[in-house]
Amino acid sequence: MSLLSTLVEGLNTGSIRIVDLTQPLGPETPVIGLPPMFGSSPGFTMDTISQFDDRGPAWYWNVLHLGEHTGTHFDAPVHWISGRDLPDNRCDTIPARRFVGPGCVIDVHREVAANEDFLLLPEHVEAWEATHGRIPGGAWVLLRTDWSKRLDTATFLNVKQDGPHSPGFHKTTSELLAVARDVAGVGVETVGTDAGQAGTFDPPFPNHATMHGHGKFGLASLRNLDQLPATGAVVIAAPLKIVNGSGSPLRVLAIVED
Ligand code: 23J
Ligand code: MN
Repeated sequence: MSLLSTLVEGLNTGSIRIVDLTQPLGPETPVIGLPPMFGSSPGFTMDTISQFDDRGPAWYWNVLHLGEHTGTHFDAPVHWISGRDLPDNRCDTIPARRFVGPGCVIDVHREVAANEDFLLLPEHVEAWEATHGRIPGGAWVLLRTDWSKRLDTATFLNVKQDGPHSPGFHKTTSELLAVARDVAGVGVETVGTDAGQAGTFDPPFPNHATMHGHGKFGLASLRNLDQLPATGAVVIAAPLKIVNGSGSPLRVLAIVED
């Protein structure tokens, strides 16, 4: 059998399954808050054009209003100043091949349960590689924190007097993954690919600055990373082909063989 007919056969028999890594996208979807001097992204709203009524007797459809970076979404390199002049840096110009890659799941949910400001360090990546092998080029590195089990917006955004608190990457880890490992990008369960406190880091939002400066991508607000193996999944994360888009909501799927 060809590789693709073997894939279809596995899907039909259940030996291969699709894990949906996506949040529902609706009015309750949490959106990142930035300090008030910066522009803000609106929450998701949807207006009905017609619903089997005078405006359209046999059809139902809606208009969406939302920021590019809403819910489960993709960050393109042009999202950040460090990536603004790179080739193929926006949603409509990235070659589609780059959206598909092996998933490497780094499980730090215990560390995050003890420290909500946990930052992944290079030594954590190296310890993961000692067990699971070297992260291959083009991989999606997915940080399992179990943060997506915080189902209410207040605990998910976790904003305190001094701003949001949530886990992320140390800048040296972003550098290791982007340069030495040449990953496709990183994916996280939190609202953004930087830690909650990363606005106070040097540079601010170091994962965005580093990843996008090297032409790499981000995936935010993922779910169900606890259903993935550490290695072996194939992740498909293809944003909408928005002309000049800096990012896009998307459906992220993982193909897993049991
Ligand atoms: C703009 C500014 C800072 C951040 C973000 C957006 C995101 O997290 C995002 O969705 O890319 S941290
Ligand atoms: Mn984003």
